[in-house]
Amino acid sequence: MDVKRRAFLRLAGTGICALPLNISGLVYASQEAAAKVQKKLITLQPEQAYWFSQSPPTDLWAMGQNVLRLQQHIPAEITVRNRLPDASSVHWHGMRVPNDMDGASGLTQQAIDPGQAFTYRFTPPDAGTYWAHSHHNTYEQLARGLCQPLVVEESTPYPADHDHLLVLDDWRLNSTGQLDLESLGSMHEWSHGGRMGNLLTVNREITPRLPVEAGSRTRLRILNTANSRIMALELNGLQCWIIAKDGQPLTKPLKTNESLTIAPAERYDLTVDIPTDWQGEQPIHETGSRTRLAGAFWQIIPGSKQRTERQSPQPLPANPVPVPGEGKPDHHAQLLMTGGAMGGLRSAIYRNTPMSAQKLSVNKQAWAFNGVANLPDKPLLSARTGATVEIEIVNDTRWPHGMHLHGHHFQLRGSDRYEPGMLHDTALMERNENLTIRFKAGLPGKWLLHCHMIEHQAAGMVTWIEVTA
Ligand SMILES: [Cu+2]
Repeated sequence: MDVKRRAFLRLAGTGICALPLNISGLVYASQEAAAKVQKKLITLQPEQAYWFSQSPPTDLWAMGQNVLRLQQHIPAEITVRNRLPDASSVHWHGMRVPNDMDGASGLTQQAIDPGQAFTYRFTPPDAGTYWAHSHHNTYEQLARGLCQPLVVEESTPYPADHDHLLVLDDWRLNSTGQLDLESLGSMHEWSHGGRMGNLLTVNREITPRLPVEAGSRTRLRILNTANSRIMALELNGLQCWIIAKDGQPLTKPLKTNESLTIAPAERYDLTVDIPTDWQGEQPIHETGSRTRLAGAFWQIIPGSKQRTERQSPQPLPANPVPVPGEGKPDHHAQLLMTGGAMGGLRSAIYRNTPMSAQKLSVNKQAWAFNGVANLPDKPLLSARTGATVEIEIVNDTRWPHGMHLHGHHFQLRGSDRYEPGMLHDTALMERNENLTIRFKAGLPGKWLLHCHMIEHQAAGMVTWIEVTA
């Protein structure tokens, strides 16, 4: 039997698809380009993945290309055509875009109907690693594959020999190798850890190879696009520095040689130095669950050898993200998370109606923020652009959550997991952990704050803040 087939039947599939890029091949913004508009076309459409040589291809939904590349500070017009049977919308995760371009269907725009198109217009203010994904029936559309990495290129090339993407995803397949669509919407999963797949891919491939020279330095952009699985990568034997989190550069690269935990929707940019004595193929292991899987392989280019002595990498150029200072915030709110399995949620308000846990379950709700399941009519808080906001998030549940704030980057207080001063658009909190996010209110509009274990969002873990001019 084909090796890949066997791996799948063990339900321990692993794959990584890599999008190798030589840095010299990148195109950077020029003076002439500054006056131009970067026009892109994204087609939401069915796609097939050829993962198993002895099975028919797997039917997915896709956004028509492997990676979307934009240039910082240059206006973009991205037309999204919907050639799917269902309505959809596109959210530019981590990008500071005007509110009506944020893609949150039902809050900032109407979903794009089948056969229709919508043009998103914004100028990327920040370089870095982001992603675009459906924000309509997200639990289903993300499980079907409706997302893609988004790279906003710095106007000055970052010095590295290679620039590789590692887009981690897991897929729930049935015994015929097709997406297991019957299990979508399982309340058991929605009230526990969310939907977990049984096949790991990287860049939508199974164990891809990342070509590098021995002794070379690679910029590695890591994204977790899974619905709910917390991933972890082993970086043993490598000299690594974190140079950006969620697209935002660290002021000083942070050396790390431990396993890197990446919650759904989080991103890390690393520089990785390949040892000079490596040859052949070296695995990159994913260790987020009980199984240790080789997700991808470094493929050492035969006979190659680059520099042997490496300095610490230089930081990426800073983005113009407003950073909250110290001192008393202009606004403070508390967000109490309750519910989920073993959480003892007895009642909550859903669509302005108090409901028992049983009635909530009938409405596919299992979690609450401040006693309200799903999107409330009123915002958690209202702040003027430029005001400093603090939200204290109290995780009174038995489950980890990955909290995402649209349109902003925040700093964290009270978390041992992250380096102080890092900026995030998504942050992981463990069970019974509290943390405080702190940020400057950005562009006017309605900005979602939700759990990015996307089944948790669907089952209640979502609210919003209002920013006024
Ligand atoms: Cu959650």
